[in-house]
Amino acid sequence: MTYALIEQAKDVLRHNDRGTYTVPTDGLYPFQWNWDSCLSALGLSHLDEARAWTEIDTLFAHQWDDGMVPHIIFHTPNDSYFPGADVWRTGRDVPTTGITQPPVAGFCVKRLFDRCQDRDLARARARALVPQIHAWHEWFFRCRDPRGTGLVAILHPWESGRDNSVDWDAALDRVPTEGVEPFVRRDTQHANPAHRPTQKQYEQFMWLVQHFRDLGWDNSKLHDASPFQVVDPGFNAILIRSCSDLADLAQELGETEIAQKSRDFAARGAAALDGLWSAEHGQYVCFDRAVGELVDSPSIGGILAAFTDIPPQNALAIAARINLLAKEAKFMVPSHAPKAAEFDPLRYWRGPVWLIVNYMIADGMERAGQHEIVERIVSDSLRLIELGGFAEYYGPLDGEPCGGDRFTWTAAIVIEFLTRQKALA
Ligand code: 9WN
Repeated sequence: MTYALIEQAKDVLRHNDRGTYTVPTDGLYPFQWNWDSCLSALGLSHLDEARAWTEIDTLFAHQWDDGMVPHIIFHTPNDSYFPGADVWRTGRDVPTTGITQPPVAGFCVKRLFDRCQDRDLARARARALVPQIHAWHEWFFRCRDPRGTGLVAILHPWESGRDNSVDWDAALDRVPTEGVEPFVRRDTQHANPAHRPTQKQYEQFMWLVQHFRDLGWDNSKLHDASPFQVVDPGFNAILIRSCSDLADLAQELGETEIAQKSRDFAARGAAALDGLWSAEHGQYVCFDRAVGELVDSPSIGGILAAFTDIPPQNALAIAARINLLAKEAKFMVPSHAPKAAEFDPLRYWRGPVWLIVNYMIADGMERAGQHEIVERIVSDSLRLIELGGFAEYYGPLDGEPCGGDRFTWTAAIVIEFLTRQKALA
């Protein structure tokens, strides 16, 4: 069973391989996405280590001069996705979007390095990537934390990777829709519209894109000019973990200055993350920087925060929180609390389970010694695959597979989980 599933997952990766990068899935997402690629590289490394490194190299070949790594690289023209390169108009030779995505690269590169078979290859590839990843981290703290709080803000829901999360509802209320150029969505032609973000949300997403485009994609202006500035605990935990992993890797490669700066970023971030703890919810919550208020929304972002090292009592509380959620839903971990009024079991990031998020939560819980929760998350994830195949995401109440199928990062995470299980057996 395990062997057959791993082979099926590898087939999905091969199917979505475009030579030097993978697409998340045919049709719905025909380009290279930032965090998809980095997490998918973990799966690719089980097929071909050199190919896994190339996946991340390709992404970083499109890093901007200021250090930002874009959320989509439009390698080849394809009009099956909206908004395409003609909308973003960022002026790059190979077009990209003008916003970023969760910075998982530092974590992924360290993981590839730690378990590589080909040491020389890994040293050479990591040596080239470390300064590039560090430049991205510096960009975050310079451009997305201009007042030096230790935590960065996202300026667009797409940056979070959790596009229509309940977490953004209040902040999006301040984003107008007047003046948005008419557009035709493509996502609703590939996936069930009832499972996707709403039309109003798309108009708000596009208002932000137009606003940033009018500012010439100048990252020294975007933060203060954005009506949407949200500090997401999950996003920041990814950044902190990546800084800390990059510090260890840089140290090992003799890059002591990068190691020291990365350690400082991680320490400042970890201290500031404490301010997002909600005793009421037993998890972290977002902070709406534009109005200076915590967001009262028990979503998965505040659980994903456990991906980085958090105080032991908080890790314990998060394990208890997941146990509580397990009484409300069949499959862990739902992207929003099932008992909350806004929970929507099949609508994208407002309830469904995503395997990449499960992977990162499980990894953090493992480091915190919460092994029972890890087993629960891993076995629920594998059950979802057995029932519904390699979908984009799944309903937490009945396991319904949703969104795109033959999904790259889902397959990559299945290989990771099954390989872990084989090693433990
Ligand atoms: C916008 C590719 C991406 C993921 C995101 C997921 C979804 C895009 C969209 O697909 O977002 O970036 O058009 O819906 O929310 O996490 O990276 O798989």
